[in-house]
Amino acid sequence: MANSRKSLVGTVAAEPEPIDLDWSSTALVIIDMQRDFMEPGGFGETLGNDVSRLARAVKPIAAVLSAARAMGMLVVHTREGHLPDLSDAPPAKVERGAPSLRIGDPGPMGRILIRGEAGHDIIPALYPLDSEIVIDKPGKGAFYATELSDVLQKYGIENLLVCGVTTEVCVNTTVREANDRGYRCVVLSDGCASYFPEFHEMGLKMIKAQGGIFGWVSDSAAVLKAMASETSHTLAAGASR
Ligand code: C5J
Repeated sequence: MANSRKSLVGTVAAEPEPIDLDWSSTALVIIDMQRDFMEPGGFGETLGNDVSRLARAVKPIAAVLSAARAMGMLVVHTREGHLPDLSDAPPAKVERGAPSLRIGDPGPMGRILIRGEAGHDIIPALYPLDSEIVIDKPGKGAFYATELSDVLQKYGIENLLVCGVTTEVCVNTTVREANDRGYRCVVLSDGCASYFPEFHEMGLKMIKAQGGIFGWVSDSAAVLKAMASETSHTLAAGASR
């Protein structure tokens, strides 16, 4: 028994230092890869952002998602958005700034950042399988007002591979929340993106500074390498999930 557990561990090259991950207690968490943030006409663009800056994260995430599915790793997708009556959208969020369209206004992909609308959905390249978990969140962090803690506890998860958008907003907030709850977070630098390249860089630096104050920073190539060496063992773990 002790041997089979050890065989699930992979060493991921990361900063500030490599980390050993037991794949059976690791989940891939993909933050807010939604049309509202990624495509023209959505929430991100209404705020004045160049949404093309986020496209760079799609291929690295797709590669890790494919490997995670092959291993039977728990995959969690998150979506930021609100109920159609906006009862879960604080006025302070809805009223903020001077967007061209506000949360709940009709846009080219349906009402902006509203659950069930086309813009709220995850982009086709990373679309969840029916078997995967989708967490709908009203805030920036994936733990706030969601069932994520319960889900991770149910599956015995201790480590999170985190990617998605945007690096300094929902990815950072979720990593901070997860860190306070005791999870080891490994953030994929090329699997995250920001409308502001300098915020992307600083967002990653903040995670790995001070000996990894919030977690580790790695990239898709390093994670894929560590996963590849254990695929045959982890397939068996996935089958029993
Ligand atoms: C933002 C997010 N940027 N998913 N949300 O408002 O980062």
